[in-house]
Amino acid sequence: MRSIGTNNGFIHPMHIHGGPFEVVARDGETIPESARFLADTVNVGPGQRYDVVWEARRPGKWLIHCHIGHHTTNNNVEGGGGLMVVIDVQP
Ligand SMILES: [Cu+2]
Repeated sequence: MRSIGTNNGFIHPMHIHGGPFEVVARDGETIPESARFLADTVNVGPGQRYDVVWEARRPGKWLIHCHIGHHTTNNNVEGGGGLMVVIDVQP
């Protein structure tokens, strides 16, 4: 997954459920394998790009979402939306 900070005014702490992802590139630069790291959240600021690889560990519906509440509700006009995606992992 690639997160791109396309706006000017926000940092989006992109968070995944179901186990961490591996951060493999930042701002278009591939991170050497020896320097890659596991995380369950990356802060994506204006203009930043993060590439992460997530390997499913078990079946389920796993959320990847911004951890700022109103960013997942389209500024409180939806019950769930905005910066939120469900990854449906089948057995
Ligand atoms: Cu956000």
